[in-house]
Amino acid sequence: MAIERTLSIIKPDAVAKNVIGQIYSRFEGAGLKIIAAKMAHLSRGEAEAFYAVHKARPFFNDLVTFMISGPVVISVLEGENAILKHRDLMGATDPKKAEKGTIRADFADSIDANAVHGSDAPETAANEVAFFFPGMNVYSR
Ligand code: RTP
Ligand code: MG
Repeated sequence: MAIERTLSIIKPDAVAKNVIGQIYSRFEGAGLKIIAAKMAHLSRGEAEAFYAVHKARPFFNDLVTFMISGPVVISVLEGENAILKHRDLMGATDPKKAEKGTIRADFADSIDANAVHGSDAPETAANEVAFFFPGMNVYSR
């Protein structure tokens, strides 16, 4: 199994709920290492650029407005099969459909305020890591 890197964002709703540590514990418990991390309050321009793939979708404006509603925690996770492992920990996009015990089932309130973001494929993971950590100031060990 390949060692991968993936981008995680703890969204404004989860930061406001004070569950950063609980979410990090789930990553660590699943064998994912946090190899880069920062807190940021994104500008509208940054959020629009990050979610540019969704520009034509009807939910784009709501998504961007939500993502800039408060600070977020942006991390790079590294581990075996990290991209899929992280998506499994997150659960389905809509928390009502997310499996019991997943981050979204436990901490998310709605499809908009859904607690976490995770890269969905190797190419998007590489792009998203480079977007937030240009020059790869990560601390793999
Ligand atoms: P994310 O990118 O945030 O990890 O979420 P995801 O892959 O599970 O879902 P994606 O399809 O990439 O959508 C990005 C975010 O847009 C919001 N969304 N709203 N109202 C809707 O139908 C709808 N669909 C998506 C969600 O907040 C989703 O996380
Ligand atoms: Mg997505």
